Amino acid sequence: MNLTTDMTFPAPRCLPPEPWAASGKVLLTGAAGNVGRLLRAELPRHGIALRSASGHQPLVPNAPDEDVQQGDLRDTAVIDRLLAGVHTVVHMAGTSIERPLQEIIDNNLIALHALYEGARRHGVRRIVFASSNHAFGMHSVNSRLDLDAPYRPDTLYGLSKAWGELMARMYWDKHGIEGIALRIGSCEKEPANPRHLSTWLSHEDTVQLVLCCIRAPAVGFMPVWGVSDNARSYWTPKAADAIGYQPQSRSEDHAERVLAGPNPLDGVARQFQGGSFVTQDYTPPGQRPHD
Ligand code: 15L
Repeated sequence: MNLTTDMTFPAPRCLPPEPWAASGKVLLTGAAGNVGRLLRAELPRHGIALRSASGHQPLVPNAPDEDVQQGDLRDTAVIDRLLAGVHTVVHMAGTSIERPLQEIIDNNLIALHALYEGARRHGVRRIVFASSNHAFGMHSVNSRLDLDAPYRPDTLYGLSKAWGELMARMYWDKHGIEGIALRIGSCEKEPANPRHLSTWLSHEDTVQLVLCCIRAPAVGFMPVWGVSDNARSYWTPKAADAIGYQPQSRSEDHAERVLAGPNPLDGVARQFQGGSFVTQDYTPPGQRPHD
């Protein structure tokens, strides 16, 4: 992935950092992943004191004083090391595609639970959770979803993200740890196919959105669609405003090029928002019990 190194966008409208944010760090998990690499490079440029953590792949420090760590989030000792002195977690770690159930359970359920329990022990104030559009992937491409749309996961992966959102909800309700569930669309440098005209989240907007999630005052629990300013978006822009996010990228600016190219999706993958994820382990009409 090419990372833009000179990102500029209007200063997020969210309020200046809270006094408590002046000391302590933001923990970024999944820092070796696609979105994590982008955030690891960009957040410190916007004044965020970052600790970046990876699971399997050790991170080579970009600077002598860069705080980089490694470890399995299911391990309590690792969690305690990662969360020491942290006020906010940006949780990008986990399995990000469809995989066998056990892997999803280990990485997206058990590790997330361990992180939340660690957050309780360490007095972490907020967790920004990388949810996904695939928790809603079985909605029709003709629907425009509000934030309270019912979960309609398209995969076990999407199902695990619905569980993660509800975990964030529960830890706010029961333990007062604030949570933002970022329902990330397609975080790409540029839209590459027709589906991306609806789902694209540009790199610039990703960075701005996460900054807003870190800085916004008093969010309680809140889901937010992680999407750029796309005319063909499947999702309403509501809530983005509440945290001061003002997307700057428009997929429509790329529409001519994208629509002149091939569409990798066909059949059922074109009918549902989740695209190709929908077709994985899919029972077609005619082969279903009630057909
Ligand atoms: C996701 O949740 C995946 O992690 C990413 O690989 C993309 O497939 C993205 O959704 C998408 O829907 O484009």
